[in-house]
Amino acid sequence: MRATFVMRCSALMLVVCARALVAQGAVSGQINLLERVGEQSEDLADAIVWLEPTGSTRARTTPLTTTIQLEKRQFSPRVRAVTEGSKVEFPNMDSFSHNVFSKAPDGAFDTGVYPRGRTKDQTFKEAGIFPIYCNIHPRMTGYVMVLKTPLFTQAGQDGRFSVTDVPPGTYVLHAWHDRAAQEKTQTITVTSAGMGIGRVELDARGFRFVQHKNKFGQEYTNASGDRY
Ligand SMILES: [Cu+2]
Repeated sequence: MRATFVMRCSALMLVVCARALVAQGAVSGQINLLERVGEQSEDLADAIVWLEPTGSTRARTTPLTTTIQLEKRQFSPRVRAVTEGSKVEFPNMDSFSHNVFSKAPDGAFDTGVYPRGRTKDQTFKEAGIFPIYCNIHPRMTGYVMVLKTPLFTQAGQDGRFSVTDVPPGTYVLHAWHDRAAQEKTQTITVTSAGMGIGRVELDARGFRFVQHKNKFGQEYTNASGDRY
Protein backbone atom coordinates (compact mmCIF):
# COMPACT_ATOMS: atom_id res chain seq x y z
CA MET A 1 0.00 0.00 0.00
CA ARG A 2 2.70 2.38 1.10
CA ALA A 3 4.92 1.30 -1.80
CA THR A 4 2.07 1.95 -4.24
CA PHE A 5 1.54 5.40 -2.73
CA VAL A 6 5.25 6.22 -3.07
CA MET A 7 5.28 4.97 -6.66
CA ARG A 8 2.25 7.08 -7.51
CA CYS A 9 3.85 10.14 -5.94
CA SER A 10 7.06 9.50 -7.85
CA ALA A 11 5.12 9.14 -11.09
CA LEU A 12 3.29 12.39 -10.35
CA MET A 13 6.58 14.14 -9.61
CA LEU A 14 7.98 12.90 -12.93
CA VAL A 15 4.99 14.30 -14.81
CA VAL A 16 5.34 17.65 -13.02
CA CYS A 17 9.08 17.73 -13.73
CA ALA A 18 8.56 16.76 -17.38
CA ARG A 19 5.98 19.53 -17.76
CA ALA A 20 8.41 22.02 -16.26
CA LEU A 21 11.15 20.86 -18.62
CA VAL A 22 9.06 21.28 -21.75
CA ALA A 23 7.40 24.55 -20.73
CA GLN A 24 7.71 26.79 -23.77
CA GLY A 25 6.90 30.41 -24.18
CA ALA A 26 6.43 32.84 -27.03
CA VAL A 27 8.82 35.41 -28.43
CA SER A 28 6.75 38.44 -29.35
CA GLY A 29 7.41 41.88 -30.75
CA GLN A 30 6.54 44.50 -33.30
CA ILE A 31 8.04 44.98 -36.78
CA ASN A 32 8.49 48.58 -37.81
CA LEU A 33 9.55 49.60 -41.32
CA LEU A 34 11.41 52.87 -41.76
CA GLU A 35 9.87 54.49 -44.86
CA ARG A 36 10.74 57.52 -46.96
CA VAL A 37 9.04 60.74 -45.87
CA GLY A 38 5.35 60.70 -46.70
CA GLU A 39 5.15 56.93 -47.28
CA GLN A 40 3.38 54.41 -45.11
CA SER A 41 3.97 50.71 -44.61
CA GLU A 42 1.17 48.72 -46.19
CA ASP A 43 2.93 45.39 -46.41
CA LEU A 44 4.07 44.67 -42.84
CA ALA A 45 2.45 41.25 -43.16
CA ASP A 46 5.22 40.31 -45.61
CA ALA A 47 7.77 40.38 -42.76
CA ILE A 48 9.17 37.06 -41.55
CA VAL A 49 10.72 36.47 -38.14
CA TRP A 50 12.63 33.31 -37.26
CA LEU A 51 14.80 32.00 -34.46
CA GLU A 52 18.08 30.31 -35.34
CA PRO A 53 19.23 28.01 -32.54
CA THR A 54 22.78 28.54 -31.31
CA GLY A 55 25.20 26.48 -29.23
CA SER A 56 23.50 23.49 -27.68
CA THR A 57 20.01 24.70 -28.55
CA ARG A 58 18.44 22.46 -31.16
CA ALA A 59 15.34 22.73 -33.31
CA ARG A 60 14.25 19.83 -35.49
CA THR A 61 12.35 20.61 -38.68
CA THR A 62 9.59 18.66 -40.38
CA PRO A 63 8.77 19.31 -44.04
CA LEU A 64 5.40 20.97 -44.59
CA THR A 65 2.94 21.22 -47.44
CA THR A 66 1.56 24.70 -47.88
CA THR A 67 -0.15 26.87 -50.48
CA ILE A 68 0.41 30.12 -52.33
CA GLN A 69 -2.66 30.89 -54.42
CA LEU A 70 -2.44 32.62 -57.79
CA GLU A 71 -5.31 35.02 -57.52
CA LYS A 72 -6.12 38.39 -59.11
CA ARG A 73 -2.69 38.40 -60.79
CA GLN A 74 -0.98 38.13 -57.43
CA PHE A 75 0.70 35.59 -55.21
CA SER A 76 -1.47 35.19 -52.13
CA PRO A 77 0.11 35.33 -49.67
CA ARG A 78 2.98 37.13 -51.33
CA VAL A 79 5.51 35.71 -48.88
CA ARG A 80 5.54 32.26 -47.30
CA ALA A 81 8.04 30.81 -44.84
CA VAL A 82 8.51 27.03 -44.79
CA THR A 83 11.02 24.52 -43.45
CA GLU A 84 13.60 22.75 -45.61
CA GLY A 85 12.12 20.01 -47.78
CA SER A 86 8.64 21.55 -47.77
CA LYS A 87 6.28 21.50 -50.73
CA VAL A 88 4.49 24.66 -51.88
CA GLU A 89 1.40 24.25 -54.03
CA PHE A 90 0.40 26.98 -56.48
CA PRO A 91 -3.33 26.60 -57.35
CA ASN A 92 -4.47 28.86 -60.18
CA MET A 93 -7.66 30.61 -58.99
CA ASP A 94 -7.80 33.06 -61.92
CA SER A 95 -9.74 32.64 -65.15
CA PHE A 96 -6.52 32.89 -67.15
CA SER A 97 -3.18 31.08 -67.18
CA HIS A 98 -0.09 31.59 -65.07
CA ASN A 99 3.48 30.30 -65.22
CA VAL A 100 5.35 30.34 -61.91
CA PHE A 101 9.14 30.28 -62.00
CA SER A 102 12.24 31.10 -59.98
CA LYS A 103 15.76 31.67 -61.24
CA ALA A 104 17.31 31.29 -57.76
CA PRO A 105 20.64 29.44 -58.19
CA ASP A 106 19.89 26.87 -55.47
CA GLY A 107 16.28 26.23 -56.45
CA ALA A 108 15.38 27.31 -59.97
CA PHE A 109 12.10 25.87 -61.23
CA ASP A 110 9.49 26.46 -63.91
CA THR A 111 5.93 25.15 -63.65
CA GLY A 112 5.15 25.88 -67.30
CA VAL A 113 1.90 27.57 -68.30
CA TYR A 114 -1.25 26.20 -66.65
CA PRO A 115 -4.89 27.27 -66.64
CA ARG A 116 -7.58 28.00 -64.02
CA GLY A 117 -8.33 25.19 -61.62
CA ARG A 118 -4.98 23.45 -62.05
CA THR A 119 -2.32 23.26 -59.33
CA LYS A 120 1.42 22.89 -59.75
CA ASP A 121 3.86 22.46 -56.89
CA GLN A 122 7.51 22.78 -56.03
CA THR A 123 9.55 21.18 -53.26
CA PHE A 124 12.20 23.44 -51.73
CA LYS A 125 15.12 21.30 -50.57
CA GLU A 126 17.66 23.98 -49.71
CA ALA A 127 17.38 26.78 -47.17
CA GLY A 128 17.35 30.24 -48.72
CA ILE A 129 15.21 33.04 -50.06
CA PHE A 130 13.56 32.18 -53.36
CA PRO A 131 12.03 35.04 -55.35
CA ILE A 132 9.12 33.70 -57.41
CA TYR A 133 7.62 35.30 -60.49
CA CYS A 134 5.08 34.64 -63.22
CA ASN A 135 6.31 34.49 -66.79
CA ILE A 136 3.06 35.99 -68.09
CA HIS A 137 2.43 38.78 -65.57
CA PRO A 138 5.50 40.94 -64.87
CA ARG A 139 4.06 42.54 -61.72
CA MET A 140 3.59 39.20 -59.96
CA THR A 141 6.39 38.89 -57.42
CA GLY A 142 6.57 36.74 -54.33
CA TYR A 143 9.01 34.99 -52.04
CA VAL A 144 9.39 31.56 -50.51
CA MET A 145 11.61 31.70 -47.44
CA VAL A 146 13.02 28.24 -46.71
CA LEU A 147 14.34 27.86 -43.17
CA LYS A 148 16.41 25.39 -41.14
CA THR A 149 14.28 26.06 -38.07
CA PRO A 150 10.61 25.39 -37.23
CA LEU A 151 10.60 28.51 -35.04
CA PHE A 152 9.27 31.16 -37.40
CA THR A 153 6.27 33.35 -37.95
CA GLN A 154 4.89 35.97 -40.27
CA ALA A 155 3.90 39.39 -38.96
CA GLY A 156 0.29 40.53 -38.89
CA GLN A 157 -0.88 43.52 -40.93
CA ASP A 158 -0.10 45.69 -37.92
CA GLY A 159 3.46 44.32 -37.78
CA ARG A 160 2.97 42.38 -34.59
CA PHE A 161 4.52 38.92 -34.43
CA SER A 162 4.72 36.01 -32.04
CA VAL A 163 6.88 32.91 -32.44
CA THR A 164 5.16 30.34 -30.24
CA ASP A 165 6.34 27.19 -28.43
CA VAL A 166 9.96 28.32 -28.17
CA PRO A 167 12.06 25.97 -26.00
CA PRO A 168 14.25 27.87 -23.53
CA GLY A 169 17.69 28.61 -24.96
CA THR A 170 19.80 31.09 -26.87
CA TYR A 171 18.85 32.04 -30.41
CA VAL A 172 19.69 34.52 -33.10
CA LEU A 173 16.43 36.27 -33.97
CA HIS A 174 16.19 37.22 -37.65
CA ALA A 175 13.70 39.72 -39.03
CA TRP A 176 13.32 40.04 -42.81
CA HIS A 177 11.24 42.08 -45.22
CA ASP A 178 11.75 42.10 -48.98
CA ARG A 179 11.84 45.92 -49.16
CA ALA A 180 14.47 46.19 -46.42
CA ALA A 181 18.03 46.20 -47.68
CA GLN A 182 19.27 44.09 -44.78
CA GLU A 183 17.71 41.65 -42.38
CA LYS A 184 17.97 42.50 -38.71
CA THR A 185 19.51 40.05 -36.28
CA GLN A 186 19.88 39.99 -32.53
CA THR A 187 20.91 37.34 -30.04
CA ILE A 188 18.28 36.56 -27.44
CA THR A 189 18.07 34.20 -24.48
CA VAL A 190 14.58 32.82 -24.00
CA THR A 191 13.30 31.45 -20.71
CA SER A 192 10.40 29.05 -20.26
CA ALA A 193 8.16 32.10 -19.84
CA GLY A 194 9.09 33.38 -23.31
CA MET A 195 9.95 37.00 -23.86
CA GLY A 196 8.85 40.27 -25.39
CA ILE A 197 11.54 41.96 -27.47
CA GLY A 198 9.67 45.15 -28.28
CA ARG A 199 10.19 46.93 -31.56
CA VAL A 200 12.31 45.52 -34.39
CA GLU A 201 13.11 48.17 -36.97
CA LEU A 202 13.90 47.42 -40.62
CA ASP A 203 15.00 50.08 -43.10
CA ALA A 204 12.98 50.21 -46.35
CA ARG A 205 14.00 53.76 -47.28
CA GLY A 206 16.43 52.63 -49.96
CA PHE A 207 13.93 50.40 -51.75
CA ARG A 208 13.31 51.01 -55.45
CA PHE A 209 11.11 48.77 -57.57
CA VAL A 210 13.14 47.11 -60.31
CA GLN A 211 11.32 45.11 -62.97
CA HIS A 212 12.72 41.57 -63.10
CA LYS A 213 13.27 39.73 -66.37
CA ASN A 214 11.11 36.86 -67.61
CA LYS A 215 12.21 33.22 -67.39
CA PHE A 216 14.29 33.59 -70.54
CA GLY A 217 16.20 36.49 -69.02
CA GLN A 218 14.46 38.94 -71.36
CA GLU A 219 12.16 41.93 -70.97
CA TYR A 220 8.46 41.09 -70.76
CA THR A 221 6.54 41.79 -73.93
CA ASN A 222 2.83 42.07 -74.46
CA ALA A 223 2.92 39.96 -77.62
CA SER A 224 0.41 37.45 -76.22
CA GLY A 225 -2.22 40.18 -75.97
CA ASP A 226 -2.63 39.27 -72.30
CA ARG A 227 -3.54 42.20 -70.10
CA TYR A 228 -0.86 42.84 -67.50
CU1 LIG B 1 0.56 35.11 -63.98
